Amino acid sequence: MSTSNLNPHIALLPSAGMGHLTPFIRLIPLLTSHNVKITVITPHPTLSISESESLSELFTSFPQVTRKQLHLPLPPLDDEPSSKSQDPFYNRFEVIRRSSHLLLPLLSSLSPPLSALITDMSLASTVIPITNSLQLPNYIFFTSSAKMLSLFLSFHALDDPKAKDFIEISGFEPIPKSWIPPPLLDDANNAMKIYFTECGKKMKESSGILVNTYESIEGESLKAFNSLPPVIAIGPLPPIKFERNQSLAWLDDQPAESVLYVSFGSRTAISREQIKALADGLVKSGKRFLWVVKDKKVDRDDETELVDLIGEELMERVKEKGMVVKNWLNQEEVLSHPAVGWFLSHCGWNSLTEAIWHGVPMLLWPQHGDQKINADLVERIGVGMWAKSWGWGDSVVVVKGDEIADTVREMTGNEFFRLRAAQVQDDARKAFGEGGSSYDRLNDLVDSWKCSP
Ligand code: UPG
Repeated sequence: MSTSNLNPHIALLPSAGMGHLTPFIRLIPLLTSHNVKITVITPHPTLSISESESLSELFTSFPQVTRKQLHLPLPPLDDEPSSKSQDPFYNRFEVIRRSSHLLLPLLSSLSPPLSALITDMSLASTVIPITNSLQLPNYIFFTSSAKMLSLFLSFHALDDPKAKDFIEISGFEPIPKSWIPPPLLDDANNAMKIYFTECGKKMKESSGILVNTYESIEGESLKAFNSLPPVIAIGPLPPIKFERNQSLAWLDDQPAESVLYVSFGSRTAISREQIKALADGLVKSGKRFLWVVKDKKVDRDDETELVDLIGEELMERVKEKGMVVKNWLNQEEVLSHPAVGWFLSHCGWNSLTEAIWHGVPMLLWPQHGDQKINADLVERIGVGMWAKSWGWGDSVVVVKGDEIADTVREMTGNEFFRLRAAQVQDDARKAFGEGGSSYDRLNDLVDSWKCSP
């Protein structure tokens, strides 16, 4: 006799940084609308202020969602240098991983008993053994593109001595080595590479891998995953509108589709020389712009005044046509504003899918990690132009203002990108709308939980 569970209980375990937290948050209303009971396990304390504020908004807006904290040890990392990365967010992944033993009692104490756990990709290697011991299905949420997932599952291919210019991954188009951040290629002991390789291997034991993507932009990659576990495309996850007192008064005064929005996501700081050159380039482009400046990776450390970063004289020129801020702006609201016409982006996967969702064409300037792989994908679908000669964000070469100005003018003057962005927006919304591919995949997933005992 078959049994059913009409109100499955699912726990979500995000890791560190807004790029990883945001897609988990977006999943919540979709699951609660299917009568799924949700518990969110939040590593505590969070590294950034934006994570802690987003979580407060989440639990205020969804009082039916249960919060459990995973208390992290402080001070965070104490030992072998090999475990430390230069990036505070990767170090935080490691701290959460080392606290995973706390999950066993936490998961077994939840009531009603869990139907499944959904775990961030960066925690797969330590959490899957725990859920295996509890015989609890564990789905991995991969927060980047399906193309990036193909590399993540084959990270060991980076060490293949036969690979000259390309990384070969069976079934997928080869990935140029120049798209891989140099530390991952050059340093066999790179901490991030070691644990991403472990996570990629372990993910194969999960019950399924959820990806915030959809068939019409990544159909080929999605088809190429033909072995277990299933790869389930559930995106692009629509943004959630929280109540905020965000003032976009400056944008409200600008003509329709006249503003270039410039942002490098939640955790990418560019060098001070590059900040000045970017300011110069934006001014020289003659375009209106709204620019969110980040001087430090972690928002709590970002204390320098804007004028000290940009300089008084340049700041005066910037104000003629632009608005520059250092505080967090709700990007989703910015991208949906009628005055925003283009987006200069670092190519974080959430930013790209948000721009697609709102039909905003992009100038692509990948800075690190998965971002060149993402930039290629967006360029191929015709929604953006990748400034390839600008290189990685941490390169010592500063891209000059004049070059930035020329490229901004070239991209914003090309109407093709805007037309194409409108078509791709339409496809994205269809994928997520009733009867769309991602809509169906999510329904099937929830149904499978409801049908299990
Ligand atoms: N955001 C805001 N306001 C800001 C800055 C960011 O709302 O002022 C939001 C933005 O809308 C997005 C998120 O923060 O939802 C940022 O995510 P993303 O665009 O993916 O960039 P990162 O924060 O850099 O994300 C990390 C990696 C990126 C990767 C992503 C998902 O840097 O390369 O694709 O995680 O794995």
